[in-house]
Amino acid sequence: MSREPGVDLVGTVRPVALEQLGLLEGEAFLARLDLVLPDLRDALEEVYGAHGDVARLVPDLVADALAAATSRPEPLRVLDRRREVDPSWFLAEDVVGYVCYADRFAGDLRGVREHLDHLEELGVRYLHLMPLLKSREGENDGGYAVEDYDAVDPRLGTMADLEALAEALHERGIALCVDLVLNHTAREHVWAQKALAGDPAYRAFYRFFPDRTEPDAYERTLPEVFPDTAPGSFTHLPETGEWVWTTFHEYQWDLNWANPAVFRSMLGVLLTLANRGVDVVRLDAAPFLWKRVGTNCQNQPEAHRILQALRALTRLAMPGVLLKAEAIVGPDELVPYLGGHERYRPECDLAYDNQLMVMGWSALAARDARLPAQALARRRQVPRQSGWVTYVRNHDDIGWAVGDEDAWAVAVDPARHRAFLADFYAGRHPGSFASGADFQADPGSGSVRTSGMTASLAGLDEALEHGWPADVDAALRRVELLHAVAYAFGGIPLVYMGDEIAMRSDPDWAAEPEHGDDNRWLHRPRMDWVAAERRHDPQCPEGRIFSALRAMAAARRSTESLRSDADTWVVNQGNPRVLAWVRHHPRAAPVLGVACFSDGEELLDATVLRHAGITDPRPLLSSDGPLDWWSGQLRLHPWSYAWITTT
Ligand code: OTU
Repeated sequence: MSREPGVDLVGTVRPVALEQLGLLEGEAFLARLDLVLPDLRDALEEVYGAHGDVARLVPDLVADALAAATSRPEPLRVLDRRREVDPSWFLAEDVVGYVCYADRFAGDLRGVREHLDHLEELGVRYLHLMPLLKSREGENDGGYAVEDYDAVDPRLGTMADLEALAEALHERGIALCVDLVLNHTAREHVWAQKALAGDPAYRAFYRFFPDRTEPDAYERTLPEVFPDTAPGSFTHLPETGEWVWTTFHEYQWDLNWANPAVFRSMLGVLLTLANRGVDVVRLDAAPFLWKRVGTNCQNQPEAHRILQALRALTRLAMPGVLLKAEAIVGPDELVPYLGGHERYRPECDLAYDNQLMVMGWSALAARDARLPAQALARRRQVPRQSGWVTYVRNHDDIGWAVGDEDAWAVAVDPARHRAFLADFYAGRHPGSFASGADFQADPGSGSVRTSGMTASLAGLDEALEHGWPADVDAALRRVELLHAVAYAFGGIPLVYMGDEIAMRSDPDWAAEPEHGDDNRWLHRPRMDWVAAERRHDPQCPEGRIFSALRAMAAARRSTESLRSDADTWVVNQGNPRVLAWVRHHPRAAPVLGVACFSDGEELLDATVLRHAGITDPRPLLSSDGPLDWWSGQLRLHPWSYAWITTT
């Protein structure tokens, strides 16, 4: 059955699908094809319609999906079947994530397999390994400059190692997430090399310009990603005298997604990778796929259409595989990556909740939760079948994405607040407890971003330096507090390697030549396994944080109200230093999250509990044991948190 007269694609595919996949799987494939075809056709028509070859492109792509479905290993098909039955499998209350570089965590992929007990202890059900495909020699942006999508980086192992690791993870019920760098390749990639050699088919894979006319026109409205270390978005090629589009570093050449051959090639890369056992594909730099002069060349409608088409084809070939958008953009631009804008055009399944991350640090520095309450309350709900990943920090810098409108709404000057946060976390602000570093100060826009490990930004370096136990305690409480928000606000909480044992920024990050002058390596240390041995000792920072995170995972597991697809709403209450929110699921008692961003004691009016539907309150988890009542109000200790439910 086709919705387009004259083109009975499903009819044409039917005999092939049944022959290759057998009756049951073949029919399931055809049913999915029926379902995704309208989305696929619409999307491709809008993006590639001008080329006039969409009528040929669609059957080719469907054939690629069928080939991938046919060669999909049986254990992965079993996962697909389970996940089709329970499409919200990844939103369950027991899903906690962990993110690391294979080499920095455990040497290589085999090493990772040997450390899975560490992850299981933390309650991890989702492991994101940072870029692991073969990247260029020398500087490679932490693996985000891929030279060969079909090979694992030899420094990390082989494809067979990756498959074995995926299998070992699946045996333990852990899903594997891997990066797909789809906005650009390394200039050493064979496509780029052929383009350089003049092959017209591959020249059309990138964006070359004979002179500065077009680059100048684009740059009038293009923001800088790395203004300090890689200014401009175009790189001059002495070999040909041309300019090539390079949004990030000069060795990362942007692919030309306006070319349908790029779409088809990257689809092939995605499906092949997923057939190795990857469950979640992180789509790097998703907002940048489409360029339009006069814009910032991010979040263009065509970029969304491309993601929708990739999603449709992935779902068709392997329904258990998820797409995660890496879009670190403002909240209004962000929700559409989850398909929130159009009910019938599903997009990615997961996206990074950058807003929650920034708001946590903002509240911590300002000792004020009004801005987070304002910004988070205003945000649209995401579609129920998709979710966030939530986190305290990630492998990149923290960009101080404070919305102007939200800041003014709580009488805060947005530019001054952004500058304050950068100063505060670099330790420049009087009274700051943090010891981070500036990343990519941009004199043009005035923007300054921040690098540093969670514990260092939360004050642990300072505290250990002068050795006052109260300060050490406060720093650790702040680390716990931010995690308590990330674990309970709604989404899959991600722990970034080292944070679970309060590791501090790596003072030797610059010693490795391939780190160049990229200080994001401050917060990409090598795992300190000696320190990790102290993770069960409650007297030391490692043990404090490790046991707190374990308790959070356990508390999450105990209630469906902390599922990623349970509702979240921010609660208005009188105390400006407290962030309060409710989690609600129809099958469980509500949970009230309370986070106290204050270095003194605070009071919370008990009516908040009643409004949240909590009649007989008890802490599901809290930083300070039983609830502490004081004449009808809840007394909150400095930097405390509680997840309160009803008995
Ligand atoms: C991503 O980040 C990666 O996370 C970075 O580690 C890479 O350097 C980069 O891509 C290039 O591959 O601008 O400052 O909206 O924020 O894609 C980091 C998305 C970045 C961008 C994001 C990018």
